Amino acid sequence: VKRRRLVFLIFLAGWLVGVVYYSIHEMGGGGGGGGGGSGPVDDSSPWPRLGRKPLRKRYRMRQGRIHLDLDERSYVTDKGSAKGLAPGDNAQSRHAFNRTASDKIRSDRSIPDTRHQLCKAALYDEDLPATSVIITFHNEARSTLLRTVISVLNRSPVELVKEVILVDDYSNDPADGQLLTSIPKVKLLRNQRREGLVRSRVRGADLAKGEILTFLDSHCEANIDWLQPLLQRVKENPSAVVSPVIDVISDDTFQYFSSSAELRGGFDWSLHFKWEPIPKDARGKMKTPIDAIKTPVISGGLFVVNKTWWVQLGKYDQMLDIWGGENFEISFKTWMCGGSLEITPCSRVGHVFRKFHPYTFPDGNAATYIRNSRRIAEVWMDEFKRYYYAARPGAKTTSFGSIAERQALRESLKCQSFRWYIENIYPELELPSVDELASGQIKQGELCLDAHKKQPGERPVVSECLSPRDSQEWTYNKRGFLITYSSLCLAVSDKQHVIVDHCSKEDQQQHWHRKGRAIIHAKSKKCMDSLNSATMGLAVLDCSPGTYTQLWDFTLELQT
Ligand code: UD2
Ligand code: MN
Repeated sequence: VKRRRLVFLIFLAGWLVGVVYYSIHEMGGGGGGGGGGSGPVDDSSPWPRLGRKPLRKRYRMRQGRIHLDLDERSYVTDKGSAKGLAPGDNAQSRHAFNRTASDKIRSDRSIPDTRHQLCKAALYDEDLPATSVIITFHNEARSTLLRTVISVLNRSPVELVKEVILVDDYSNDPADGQLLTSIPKVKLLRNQRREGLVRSRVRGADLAKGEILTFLDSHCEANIDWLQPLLQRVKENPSAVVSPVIDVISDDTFQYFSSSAELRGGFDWSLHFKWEPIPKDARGKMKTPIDAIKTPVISGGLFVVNKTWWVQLGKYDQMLDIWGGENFEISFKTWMCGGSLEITPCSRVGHVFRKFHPYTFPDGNAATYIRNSRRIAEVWMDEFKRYYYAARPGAKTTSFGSIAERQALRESLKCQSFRWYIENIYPELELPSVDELASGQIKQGELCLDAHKKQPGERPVVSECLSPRDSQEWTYNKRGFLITYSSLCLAVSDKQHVIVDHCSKEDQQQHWHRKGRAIIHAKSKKCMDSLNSATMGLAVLDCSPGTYTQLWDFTLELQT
């Protein structure tokens, strides 16, 4: 019995020593102080201090400088390549940033650690899943592209980056990407034609071996310990799609600036992305300033997602072209189909924000963006798409291809409605007071009401329906006005002819109401009729229900 007791005591003593050693080690471990309480916590912070006990172990950093088998100077300044900067060449217009400044900066320059103090003591699981980093580019400057790759490799724990997949979206010079494949872990795909960033990213993701996908733009710089917080979140919550805080790299000097970590993504009804302050309510619920920030949308370029979830969510809509809209698609469907979107304040990645697109859009910039956005509105926004059309009337006549496959996806994922999204995820988004009741073309069979002269006094005609054609665009509003694209109002002249005129609330001749498919002139109680349109244009005639020449249809009824 005595011996047993002795063995037990020795065991107990050993255990105690172990515990004491372990806690001292944990508290003192690594620079930057322990996880709150024991370390230098910013005292001016309005936030409560973190609990004393660290939840996890400090991630062991085995990150290091990668060995470059590439002569950086000659890669960046290669005069022979299409990317070489000939004397007098305008770098600013070619890249929409000051490439001369960028070329002077090494790929492994140091940048300020812009994280909150608390991040320096944050702890992460030691068995985080590894990621494939996917970077698509089209005619990127070599210096920025290289810095993106090198910063990722240098500032990530080695075992957490499975590979860096570059997707060259048909850049002029194939060597831009080709030369980078001598860097460890770097793989290259090159498109045989211009695909745009959406199909390029999908291609890269399809190839990825990592359990987790990390997307970056081709002019980024990953900051210290940027990767662990992102991977930690998706490990904990595999349906979370997570972005870093995006710091600003000046498009002129290439200086690295800290961004506020108190912003999240939002948008207006024209589907224009914007940064906005985190609402008070949500801030109130955050226990520390480094809690993950829920965001209604992500800006789009920099995010981490579990590959299985990405595939389940239908990747991206691959009919989105070149640039734009895909951030709304991934955002809406992530929230609506059971996931969440977050920004992790402890992850920081710099990005060169540009003032214009330095590349071409084969179908035109505005047309492409509107087409992309319209696909998103049609698939995901339900009856709320009317607000999008009210904000972007031109979109109503933009063709957008088939969305059947995307609608089937939404159906099969059993996603929530857009109303649910607005009410639960983005209640701050205000519904505009739309007073339009109907809009689009006013059709009679195959013909459309057309006011192509766009001048007061003009007599509109019915002519072949063409789309897009702004002289065939009308809106009908709650106040009874029928308004052209050029903001003139449909009216009736003294001779009972239908004309367009400057809109005037007082003008009784401009008021119309609808009964079934008839459009009735309020003052005369007569119906708009195309009977003699070939000879005299449109007129108002006695209403005769069901008469073909008095039947009109709007392409878009906005009443819900
Ligand atoms: C933002 C996103 C961007 C994307 C876009 C909406 C950030 C920081 N950036 O615009 O990632 O979500 O919104 O679509 O959130 N590229 C191609 N092929 C093309 C055009 C572009 O590969 O035809 C590449 C380009 O080289 C870059 C990336 O796609 O690496 C994004 O393009 P961008 O930098 O012009 O977009 P940005 O930052 O203005
Ligand atoms: Mn970018």
